[in-house]
Amino acid sequence: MQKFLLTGCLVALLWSCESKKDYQQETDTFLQTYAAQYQKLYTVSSEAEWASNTKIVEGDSTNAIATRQANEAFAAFTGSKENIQQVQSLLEHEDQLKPIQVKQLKAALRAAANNPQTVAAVVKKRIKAETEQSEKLYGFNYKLNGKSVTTNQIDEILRTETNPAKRLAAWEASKEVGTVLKSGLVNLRQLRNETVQALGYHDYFSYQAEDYGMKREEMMALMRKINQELKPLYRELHTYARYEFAKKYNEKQVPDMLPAHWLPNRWGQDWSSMITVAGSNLDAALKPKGVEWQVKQAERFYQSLGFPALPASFYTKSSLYPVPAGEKYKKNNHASAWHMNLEKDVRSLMSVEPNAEWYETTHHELGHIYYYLTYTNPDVPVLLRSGANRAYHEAMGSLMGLAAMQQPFLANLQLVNAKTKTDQVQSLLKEALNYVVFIPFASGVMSEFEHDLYAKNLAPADFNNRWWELAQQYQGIVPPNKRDDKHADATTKTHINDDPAQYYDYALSYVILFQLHDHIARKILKQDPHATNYYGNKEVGKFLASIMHPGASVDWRQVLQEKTGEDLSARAMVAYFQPLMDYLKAQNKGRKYTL
Ligand code: X8Z
Ligand code: ZN
Repeated sequence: MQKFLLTGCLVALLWSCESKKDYQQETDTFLQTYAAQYQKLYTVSSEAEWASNTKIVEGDSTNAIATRQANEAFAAFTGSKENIQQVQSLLEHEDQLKPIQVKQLKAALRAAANNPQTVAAVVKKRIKAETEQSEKLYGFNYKLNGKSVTTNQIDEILRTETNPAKRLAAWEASKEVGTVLKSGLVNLRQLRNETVQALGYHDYFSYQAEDYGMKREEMMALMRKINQELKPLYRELHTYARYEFAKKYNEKQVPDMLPAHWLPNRWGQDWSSMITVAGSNLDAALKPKGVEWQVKQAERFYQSLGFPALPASFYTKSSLYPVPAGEKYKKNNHASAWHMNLEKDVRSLMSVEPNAEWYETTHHELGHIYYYLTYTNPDVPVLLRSGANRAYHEAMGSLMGLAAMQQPFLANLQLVNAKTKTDQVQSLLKEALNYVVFIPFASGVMSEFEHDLYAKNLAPADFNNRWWELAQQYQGIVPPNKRDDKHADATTKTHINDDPAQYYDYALSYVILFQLHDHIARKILKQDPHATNYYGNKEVGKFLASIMHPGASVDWRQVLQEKTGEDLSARAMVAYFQPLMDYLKAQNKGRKYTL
C-alpha cells in the first residue's frame, strides 16, 4: 500500500513535472512567434504614426491612409481569433507557467481586447475615427484677432499678459478647437466602449484601469482619496491665487471662483509661472541658452547619473522644435516620447522653446526615453517593455524635472546666481503651484470626466456642463463666460482625444515621484528634499535604473515597497509641502475661503 502510494505519487509528480514543462515549452514557442510578429507590426505602425504626427498637411491624406492601414494590420494580428484562443487556452494552465510567461500572455490578451477581430468592423471604424480626430486636433488653425497663432504663442500670452481682455481673447481662441472635436469624441467613446466590451469589459475606462490590476471603482476611490489628502493645501493656494490675481488684474471684487482666463495655463493645471522667485528667474536664464542647449542639458543630467548618451538616431530622427514659421505643414503640438521598434530607435516629438515650462517638459520626455532604453535589455521580453505601470513611466521624467528645478541644482549649473540666497518659501510655493495645483485637475476633473464619459455614457449635451461642474468642484475654476453647447472644452485637452481614460496616470505619477524623491533625498543624497542636487550622483542613477531595468516584468506594488519601503501613498507629497501651510495661512488671514 505504502509502496503503491509512493509509486502513485511519484508517477503523479513526474507526470505533473512533464506537463508543466510541456505547457511552458508550448508557451515559449507561441510567445516567440507572437512577439516577433507583434514587434514587426508595432514598428510599422509607429513609423506611420510618427509621420502622421510630425507632418500634417491640409488636404493631403497620404500619411493618414498609411497610418490607418498599419494600425489595421496591427489590430488584425493582436486581436485575431486564433491568437485570443491560443492565449486563453495557455492561460487556463496559468499555475503551471512561469510568472514571466503569464505576464506576457496577459499583455497579449490586453492588446487583443483593444482590437478584437470578433468585432473587426468596430475596430476598423475606431482606428479611422482616431486618425481623423488627431488630424483635426493637430491640424487646427488657432486664430487670435483674425491671425493664425500656435499653441506655444497662446501659452506664452497666458503666462505673461496682464491685460484681462487680451487674456480672455487668447483663452477663447484656445477653446475653439473643441467645436470641431465634439462629434468625434462622441463617436470615439462609442467605438472604444464597443471594442473592449467584446472581450467582456464593462467600458473603456474599466479596461484602462485594469492595467493597474484595479477595478474602475477602486481607481476612482484612489483618485478621490489623493485629492482629499491634498485638498487643505489646494484650498490655501486657491484662496491665495484669487486674491493675488485680483490685485494683478486690478479687480476690486475678489471672485469666489477663479475665472479660467486669469490662470497661466489653458486648463488651469499649472500656475507656477504666477510667481518669480527673487534671484531665480529661470525663464530669463534659459532664453540666451537657446533650444538645443535645453535638450542637450537634460541629456547631460541623465548622463551625469550614469545613464548612457542618447543614440545618435535620437537627434537625427526626433522632431524637437516648433515648425518654422511659413511652413505649409503642422505637427502634433503636445510633447511625447516614442519607442519606435521596442529596441533602440527612440524619438521625441516636442516644440521646445527656451523657457522653464519646456525645460521641465524636456526632462519629462527624456525620462520616457531613458526608461525605454533601460528596459530594452535581454532580460525583458518585448511584450513587457513598458513601465512597471503607466504612472511609473510618467513619474521618472517628472522626478528629473523637479530635481532639475531645485536651487542647488540650478546654482550648480549657474542658471541662478549661487551667491544670492533664494527664498525657500517662495521656491516651495512655486513648486506647489505646479505639483499641488495639478492634483484636482488630474485626479478630479480629468478622471471624473473620463469616468463619466466611458462608464456612465455621459450625454453629449452634458459634456460642457459636466466639465465645468467638475472644474468648479475640484479646481474652484469657472469659465469666463457662458459656454454654449457647441463647445466641448474637455476635448481641447489632448489626452481626452488620443490618450483616453488614463489621465489618472499623471496624478499617480506625482504621488510616486514624491515618494521616490523623498527616498533619494533622505536615504541616498542625505539632503533636504526641498534643496537637492542630484547632479553627478551615480547612486541615484543606479537607483532609478534599477526601477527601469525590469520594465513591466515585475509587480508595480512590489517595486514601490522594495524601493521605498512604502505602499503607494500621498504621504511624501503632503509632507513635502507641509512647510508651506503656515505661510499660506498667514497670507490668507482674513480672506474668504470659497472651496
Ligand atoms: O502630457 C504630458 C506629457 C506627455 S508625455 C508632456 N503631461 C501632462 C499634461 O501635459 O497634461 C506631463 C504632465 C501632465
Ligand atoms: Zn509623459
